[in-house]
Amino acid sequence: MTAPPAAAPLAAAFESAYGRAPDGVWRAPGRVNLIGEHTDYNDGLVLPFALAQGVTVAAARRDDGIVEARSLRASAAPVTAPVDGGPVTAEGWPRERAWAAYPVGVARVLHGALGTGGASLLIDADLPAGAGLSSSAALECATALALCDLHGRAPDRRELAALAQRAENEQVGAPCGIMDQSASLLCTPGNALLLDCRSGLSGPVPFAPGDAGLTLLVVDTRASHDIGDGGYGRRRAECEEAAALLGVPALRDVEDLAGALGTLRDPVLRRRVQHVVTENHRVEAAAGLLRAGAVAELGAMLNASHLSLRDQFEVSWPQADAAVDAALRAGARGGRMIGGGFGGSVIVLTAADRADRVRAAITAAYADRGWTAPAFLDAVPSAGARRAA
Ligand code: GAF
Repeated sequence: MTAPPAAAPLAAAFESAYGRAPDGVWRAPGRVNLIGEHTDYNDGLVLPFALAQGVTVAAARRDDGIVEARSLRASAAPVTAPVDGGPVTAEGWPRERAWAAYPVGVARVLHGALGTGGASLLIDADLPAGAGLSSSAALECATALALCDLHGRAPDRRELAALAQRAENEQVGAPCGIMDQSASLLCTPGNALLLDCRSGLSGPVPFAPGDAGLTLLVVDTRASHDIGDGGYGRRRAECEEAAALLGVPALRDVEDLAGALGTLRDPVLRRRVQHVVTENHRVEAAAGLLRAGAVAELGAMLNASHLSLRDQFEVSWPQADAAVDAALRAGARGGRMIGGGFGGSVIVLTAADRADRVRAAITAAYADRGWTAPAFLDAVPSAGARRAA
């Protein structure tokens, strides 16, 4: 695992890049969602926690209305853009500038909503991009915190999460929900965050698998995902269509699942509804188990969630199914794909003394199929975004 980029070396790198010291360094984490997948944009419940891994941004205030972004993780040239521009998507940026749409998009949305100005940014990360661990939200949230601090704004974190989500939706053109930005900004160490995506109300739920002799493994399946590639947007549209046909504001509001399934004629929409409604129930049940100290029982919930995402919502991918399957055969308590789907990561809950066996079984399953070897990350429920220096 890469060590988190420390603030001091990033500040020194900033000084060599820009010829001046940064005004500060900000850090925002990626996330793992324990359960509650594709429920956020259906006004439902989610239960993510923040990872120790994330994105770090060294920044200096500018008063010329320009945001300049440089990244130690992208070989591309620096990107310079005005903060009062329109949507980045409308500017037809070439592919090699795509990473900069996140910080520039955030700068534009915050400029419009809060009156913040420009900044010079240097970005580093210890979170793999495309692994479904919310590297985009981490970049948005670290940038957003930096801009607010530099320009003397202090919106509450729920509002900031909504602005970061808006940047991703309107500026980058990715139709994400509110979960990832909320997790990055609101999570606390040792806890998952139970978030009601309709009311915005949230609270910590203790998650300490180690206390129960368990480990939560994160498996990067090395099949990269991109939330803007169409599959995610189609699922959102299907959920909206089903809610409209059922006459409810969102699938969160379906109370009589059997009745709803009887009403819908399209088998695809029936499967989507079945997933969202049952997944919401699983989040409530999972939060109850954690509060009761029954972490081991979470395994069955993870398995049910995975099957639902695979068979009803149809967003799983072969490497995820193989990882879950191999983990269960090696004696893990449960596992599931996480995030938007079509690529990214899997989580596996296992007895700590079985973790090596589970890792080896997943690695062997990939080798048998000739796939790129999976990568494993430590998943420690950690703090939300903060100023690091
Ligand atoms: C992605 C999105 F960004 C989230 O908003 C959420 O919908 C998730 O997929 C699926 O639960 O991470």
